[in-house]
Amino acid sequence: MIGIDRIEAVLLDVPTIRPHVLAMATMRAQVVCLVRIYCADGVIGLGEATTIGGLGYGPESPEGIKLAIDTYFAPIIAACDATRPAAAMARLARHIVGNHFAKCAVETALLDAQGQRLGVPVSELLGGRLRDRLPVLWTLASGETARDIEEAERMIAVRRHNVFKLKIGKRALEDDVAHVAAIKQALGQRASVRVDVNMAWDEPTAARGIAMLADAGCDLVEQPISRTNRAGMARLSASSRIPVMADEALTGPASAYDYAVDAAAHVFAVKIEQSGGLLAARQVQAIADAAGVALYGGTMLEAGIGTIASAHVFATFPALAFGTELFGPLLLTEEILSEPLDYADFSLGVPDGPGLGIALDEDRVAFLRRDAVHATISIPAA
Ligand code: MUC
Ligand code: MG
Repeated sequence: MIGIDRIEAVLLDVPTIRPHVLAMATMRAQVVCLVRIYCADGVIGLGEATTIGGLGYGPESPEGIKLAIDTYFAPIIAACDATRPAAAMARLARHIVGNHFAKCAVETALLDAQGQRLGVPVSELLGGRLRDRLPVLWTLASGETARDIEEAERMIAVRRHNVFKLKIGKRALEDDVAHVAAIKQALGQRASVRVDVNMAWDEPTAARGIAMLADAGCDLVEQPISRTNRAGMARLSASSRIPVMADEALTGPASAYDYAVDAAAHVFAVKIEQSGGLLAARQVQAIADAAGVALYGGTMLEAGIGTIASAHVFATFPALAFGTELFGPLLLTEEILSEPLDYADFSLGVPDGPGLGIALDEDRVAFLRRDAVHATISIPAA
């Protein structure tokens, strides 16, 4: 038994490199809830939770996650054995309903600490990795067609991304389809173009829109309608010429099971936070595999810690037909890791060091803390 001395959750405000325009919110910054678990053997585990657009995307906010961890998770975690992450998570599950994002951050920190302790990467704690690099797409979401095309051309030229996800659903259907068609026309066979509607359409609009998008050369449509309309997703999947992917609807193994039974999507976007943690994300993957549903590694636009936690999980998936969108750190102006992640050749390298295999840049973290006191002058040493 190794005790847990303390769990700490701090908020970091990190600006984005440009406005990120989604159907339900425009992001100008990301709020990172950074979690540290201080174990009695001196090991410190790192975890992270983010949301998108505050409370605009799902039921948790970064501020709420911090409050939940400080108030309700901390006393339970303090009584747990740091060498038994699964037992600690089971105990949390008995006392805390929901709070998937917070649970994911805590589980990440527990697994990071245990991996460091045992000298193995988190992917090995999860059963073992099948790949060392993951394909990574980029989201074009500046809100302007010409700027998106220019951004995509730059990404292709430096071999960073050649698959693009376009955020649509905010404008009239015809305008959105024209935007997608213009980008696909400019990029041609050099890139795959997909869309994410983030639930903005009703079912009749989606039926019309998906057919128009297929004609425009779009390769996949993500969550076109409400997360609650599973029957509608099944009807759209049955009639669509291009794959339909579920995202917001997948809130863990139970919803994945329901979606699989109802054939309500061709592809699952697996997210560790929405799933309720790394182990739950693996359960979603197993359900998809058993049902013949294809897989995609999703993001909540996490910074480096959550991105790498996701990478360790996705590296263990037997099949990952639609790649990943683990580009979160590249959308941020500030790097919170001591070593930037390895993005090259349209892919992300999965670290092979113990635990998550990453370390924080403590100076950047101190600077980005919401509660930081910024000095306006520096006084030279005497
Ligand atoms: C989402 O809905 O998929 C992932 C990539 C991105 O740009 O936004 C997120 C959320
Ligand atoms: Mg999505």
